[in-house]
Amino acid sequence: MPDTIFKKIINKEIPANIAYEDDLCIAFHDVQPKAPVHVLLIPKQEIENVAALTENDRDVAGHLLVKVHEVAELLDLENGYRIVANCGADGGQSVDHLHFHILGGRALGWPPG
Ligand code: IU
Repeated sequence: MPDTIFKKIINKEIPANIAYEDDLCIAFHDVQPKAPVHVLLIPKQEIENVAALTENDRDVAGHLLVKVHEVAELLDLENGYRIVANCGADGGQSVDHLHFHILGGRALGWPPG
């Protein structure tokens, strides 16, 4: 299977505006932002989406959730933010590599479309 675009970002084969990176994850600004601040937080491990997570992924899944608010703090989202994980076709997932959208910088509407 060919690498996803996110795998290429992890491997630094294509550029991205990186907001945070450590051994397990990387956060970069979305190329088509849906809010004034829109960052994608992804594991470096190839996991398709939330539905593909298994017990073996506990550490990386926990790490990602803990990093959400650290990345939000780096991005000065002190008024709040939203995290979104689109999963599968009906969820609107377009890249098959687990990612949390971190959206903020304005009051966000609810419910989503
Ligand atoms: P989705 O939940 O799978 O739809 O989110 C994928 C996101 O990846 C979407 O917001 C795109 O704008 C974003 N993106 C990106 O930041 N850089 C890219 O090269 C590509 C998609 I392709």
